[in-house]
Amino acid sequence: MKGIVTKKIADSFCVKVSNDTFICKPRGNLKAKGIYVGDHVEISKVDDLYVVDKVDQRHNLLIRPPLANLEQIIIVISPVPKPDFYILDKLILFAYCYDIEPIIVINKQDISDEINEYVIKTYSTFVKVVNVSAKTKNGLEQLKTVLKGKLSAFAGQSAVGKSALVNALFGDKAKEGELSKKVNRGKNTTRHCEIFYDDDIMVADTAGFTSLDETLLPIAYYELPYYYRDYNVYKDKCKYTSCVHVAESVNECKVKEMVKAGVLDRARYDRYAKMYNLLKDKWERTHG
Ligand SMILES: Nc1nc2c(ncn2[C@@H]2O[C@H](COP(=O)(O)OP(=O)(O)O)[C@@H](O)[C@H]2O)c(=O)[nH]1
Ligand SMILES: [Mg+2]
Ligand SMILES: [Zn+2]
Repeated sequence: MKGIVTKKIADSFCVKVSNDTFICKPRGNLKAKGIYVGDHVEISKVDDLYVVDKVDQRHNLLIRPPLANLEQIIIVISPVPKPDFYILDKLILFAYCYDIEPIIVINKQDISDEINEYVIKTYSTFVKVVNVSAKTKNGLEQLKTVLKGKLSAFAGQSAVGKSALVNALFGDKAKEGELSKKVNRGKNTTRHCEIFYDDDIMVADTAGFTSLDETLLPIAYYELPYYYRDYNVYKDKCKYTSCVHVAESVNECKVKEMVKAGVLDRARYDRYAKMYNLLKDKWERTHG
């Protein structure tokens, strides 16, 4: 049978096969250490036990939190606390670095829709944007449609409503998970990660994405422009093929020209340049 590892307990694994869960041990030649939550595995029954026979090739593997085959990062923002768009940009970049699709969820629509216009104008040409309220449950069905059939994780600043959304999606199941996490924490120092699921929705419960340090980004500074999909549509019109859209002049750089013309958002561009310079400084410190 084929399944997905949803939880690791010591050297045993919970493996979801459709809507059943099997507790499995790795087969003799496999090491428990080499199997991650999110892994797609082949399992079979040996005597009265289930064993993991094989781990499929991974699409990606995150180390902190340890999680395999993440497909979507649901970046939650809200009118309160005020969005830190630098964190949002970093999360989008992080997602693209690992070939994960970022989705922006604007929560707390019951309080205000004041940030919607900016977010839609700046991001919706390349990222899907969903408006919800965890409180009134408005938009929850649309969010469920986005989550269907893919392994997702919630990310974003503290207090934007990530836990409230997970609770709205999973109800008591999520609360049980929170509880087991607290119980485990005392004796187990490795960061816990577990996949909640309900029908076709799978969400990795992880606290790992809240504060993303630039040093965690697995790229060199000169690769940064490649990950800006909104800039890539113009890069063929820059004078130099290696244009990074920072040091070049407005006459040479189509991205800069589009910022000047107001087609591309100035503030996102400034955040881009800040990120570029930070990555460059780091690169020069370690390679210079
Ligand atoms: N008005 C309103 N409050 C919300 C909504 N979602 C979450 N909250 C509140 O925002 C606070 C932070 O929510 P929480 O889920 O703990 O945020 P997290 O830190 O991202 O997990 C709590 O007081 C929630 O009750 C919402 O859609 N509307
Ligand atoms: Mg929370
Ligand atoms: Zn350019």
